[in-house]
Amino acid sequence: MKKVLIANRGEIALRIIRACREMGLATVAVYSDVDRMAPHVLAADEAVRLGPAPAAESYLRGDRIIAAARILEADAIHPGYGFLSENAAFADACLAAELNFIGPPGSAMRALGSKTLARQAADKAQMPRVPGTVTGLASVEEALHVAEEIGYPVMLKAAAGGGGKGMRAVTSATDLPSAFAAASSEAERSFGSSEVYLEKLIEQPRHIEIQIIADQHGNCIYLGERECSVQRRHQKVIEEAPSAIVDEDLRRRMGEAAVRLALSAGYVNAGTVEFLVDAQRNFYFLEMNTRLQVEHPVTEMVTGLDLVHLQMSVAMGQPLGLTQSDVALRGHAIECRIYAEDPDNNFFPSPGLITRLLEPSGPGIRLDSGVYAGFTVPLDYDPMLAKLVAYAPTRAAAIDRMLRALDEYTIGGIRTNIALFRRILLDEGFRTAAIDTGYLERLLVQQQASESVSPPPEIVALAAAILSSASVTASVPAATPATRWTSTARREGLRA
Ligand code: MV4
Repeated sequence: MKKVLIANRGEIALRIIRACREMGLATVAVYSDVDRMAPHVLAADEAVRLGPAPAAESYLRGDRIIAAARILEADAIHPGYGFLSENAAFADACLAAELNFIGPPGSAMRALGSKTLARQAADKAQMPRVPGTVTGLASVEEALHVAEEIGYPVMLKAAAGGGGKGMRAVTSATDLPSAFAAASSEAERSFGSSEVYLEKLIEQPRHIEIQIIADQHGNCIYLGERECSVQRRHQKVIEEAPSAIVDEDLRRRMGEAAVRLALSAGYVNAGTVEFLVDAQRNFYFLEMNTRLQVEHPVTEMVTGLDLVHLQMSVAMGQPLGLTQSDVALRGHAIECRIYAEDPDNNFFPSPGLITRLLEPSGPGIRLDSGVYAGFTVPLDYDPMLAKLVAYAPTRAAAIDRMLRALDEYTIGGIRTNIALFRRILLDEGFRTAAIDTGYLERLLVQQQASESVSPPPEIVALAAAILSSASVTASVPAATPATRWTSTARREGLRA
């Protein structure tokens, strides 16, 4: 392998280009019309235009991407996440074009891509899964029968689904027929398959996932877990490693189960096995993600490994060169996903021109960013701008470090969710790790309610300063900002 085409954009394309540089591999970027000046295009050795802005005419055009790889004589394709990363037909097409697809074989993607097939694979691997069916439901009558057996509440899910689409919680037999019809038709509309199956509903679960990596020689190891419970509308907001509720024994049991599943499905390359974990710390297989994930950096921080290096070396046919006992977890890492969206306006996307950019750095901070000052964030793709990662010896120190880094971060010209993270990281529930998949929604409702009663603390401080002296600036020596709102106010001046 000498030259890698990166079939993606934004921060993940840059992340992969960096790994290629470190490994002495040449890089080819691909781009759509609105990404002609995007950072990944500027960073790569060569770049090829795919087409107009819509993903269906650019980053999803597997035929054009393979043609570009041929013309520029790339010998491998890294798909990143999203776009074509979990498309089995694309993985097969790469192979047919004698291009090394840096990811799992199409066959493993198919075996794990369907939720019902994945549940059958979990059974074969003797992995605990949520009780329910392992095949699609043939009729409402069958659904009623199974639901009676496993007991309400239950959940209807689309076999081809993911991300919460085609999913319905059902609390009683009365509600099942209409929920079945709704889930089936939503599944048909969203995924082109109406196949729906049934699971027992796990209440207030945590979402915890295990990172695995497998080589072509039958070696597979797990690289610990990531706690991903802080989500909003099935969109992860904060991830961390390790999880505060996972001890060595639970980690070993979840990790060994994940490795069994990967090996039994003929999996190669990096993958993630998702689990729901209930209040009694029972874990249940949920699904497998057959790609490098957005949140992979927190695993890299606590293991000291480079997942993209490992992906490329196993894709080249190298043995892993690591055994399970070589993997040690050290310290704590937290990731905040920085989005171009407005938390004060129902998280409405806020793309546009970035006029000013001050980026955090310093001890224990990693910023995987896909933007620069002067870049226009297109409205055509996911509005994630960057991932801010804080690493420290303990969870408490990582939270403090993240708060410090967020204070250093200024993005001007567009709205971002940066301020939301301060609210989460200062919340007692988050600080004591009392989180589940409903945590963030509850916090937002609760903070919205208290907002209308009392003003935010910086306004209280400002009011106090004004009341206690004739001049606000006179009460605070300029050289030593005594309160956070003075330094914040100065940076706010840069936003325009
Ligand atoms: C569940 C569940 C409770 N019980 N399945 C949501 C997305 C999809 N990938 C699986 N999801 C869930 N499946 C059973 N049997 C709760 C969720 C769920 C969830 C899961 C992970 C992360 C965030 C979530 C938010 C709401 C619901």
